[in-house]
Amino acid sequence: MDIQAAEKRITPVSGFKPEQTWACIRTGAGTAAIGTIEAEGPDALKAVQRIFPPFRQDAEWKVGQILHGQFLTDSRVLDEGLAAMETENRFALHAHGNPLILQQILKALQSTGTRIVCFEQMVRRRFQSACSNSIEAEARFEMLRAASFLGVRCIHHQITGGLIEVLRRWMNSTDIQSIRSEAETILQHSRIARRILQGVRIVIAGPPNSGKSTLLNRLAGQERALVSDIPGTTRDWVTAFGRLGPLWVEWVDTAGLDEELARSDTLEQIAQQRTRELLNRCDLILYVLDTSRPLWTGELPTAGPVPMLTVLNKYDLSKIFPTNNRNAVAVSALQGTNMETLCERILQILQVDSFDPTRPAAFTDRQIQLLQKIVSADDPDRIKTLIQLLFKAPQAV
Ligand SMILES: Nc1nc2c(ncn2[C@@H]2O[C@H](COP(=O)(O)OP(=O)(O)OP(=O)(O)O)[C@@H](O)[C@H]2O)c(=O)[nH]1
Ligand SMILES: [Mg+2]
Repeated sequence: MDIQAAEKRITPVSGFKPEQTWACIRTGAGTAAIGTIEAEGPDALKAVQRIFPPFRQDAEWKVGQILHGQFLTDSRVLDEGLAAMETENRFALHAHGNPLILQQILKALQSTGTRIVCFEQMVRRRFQSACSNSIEAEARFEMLRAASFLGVRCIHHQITGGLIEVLRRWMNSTDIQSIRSEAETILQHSRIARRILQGVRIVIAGPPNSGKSTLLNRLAGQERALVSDIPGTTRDWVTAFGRLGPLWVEWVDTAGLDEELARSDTLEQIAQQRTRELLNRCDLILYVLDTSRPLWTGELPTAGPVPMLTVLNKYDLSKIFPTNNRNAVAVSALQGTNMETLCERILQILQVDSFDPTRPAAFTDRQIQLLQKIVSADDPDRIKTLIQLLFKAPQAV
């Protein structure tokens, strides 16, 4: 067998029609004890029969039947496993969960003319045919991807009450003014919900040597970034993922900001540029200052469009403690002092500390765009149409 060819991943195609036979990996990526492939369509039985001969000669393919046999690729045995006939034209193929084995089974199915699609397409399609309205179909799909359990609860509430209840009420209302203002409130809440559903990016920035990398390692709970007392240690940014309360966080450590380096014509200039770009592409900036240095004057940087929290680091050396400044927290990243206060402030600034998952929230781009149109629409008929579009029967992808 050509090992390199065997290890090459198959690229799923996008879009498929109901009359086509298709297959996808149903289980999660990565190594597992068992991996499952789903095959569905008018020719699914023929395709499965070609790649999976059951051990028993007299085995019959019947709905509800699970057969024990072997997966073949190029007439060679690849693995032993089970094939379940779930409906007339849908099969679940259970093999050992090495992703390389699953890829080979997909290739074998592809050689029978089966289209290989990605998991998302398959579930989206299934939910669309099982649900009576788009919000429910989107909710069932997004619940699979929510980055936190609070996010799963939030989406679940949108179909048991929340957004669906609001839309039903709107459909029977003629009070356009209150529909628009309620839509505005939902959009505001949705911005916070999005953080809980998708996670946030928090960028750690500040002058060189202020302790940014030490803080990243402390917050992420792992030694991700190199720490040294030489200014300019971090050049390219370093990321680490972790949990903070109900949030999934991407922590990003950056190169120390330095006006002179930014003007220089060196590699450092690129590092400076990258840091500045990142400052606009995040949910929060932690601006880290070294309070033990005489250069630090006690003035905090002014905030831009992205919320910023100043971290007065190396508190163990300076003992400065600004008790009444809500925009600054004194910590010792090295010793781990006052980290709880820092984490609490982060959750407060991102407004997720008191998040109520039962309140109506939009949780897809489609819903958000339609709500924005409702807010800016003047014509009552147009508003009614937009509400109906939000609620409409799901369409196949
Ligand atoms: N005493 C004390 N030292 C600290 C603290 N935080 C960091 N340091 C030290 O400060 C030095 C610089 O720390 P780094 O985390 O590498 O600083 P940085 O901001 O990432 O530096 P650059 O990547 O060069 O911009 C190291 O020697 C750290 O051990 C702190 O809270 N207290
Ligand atoms: Mg660093």
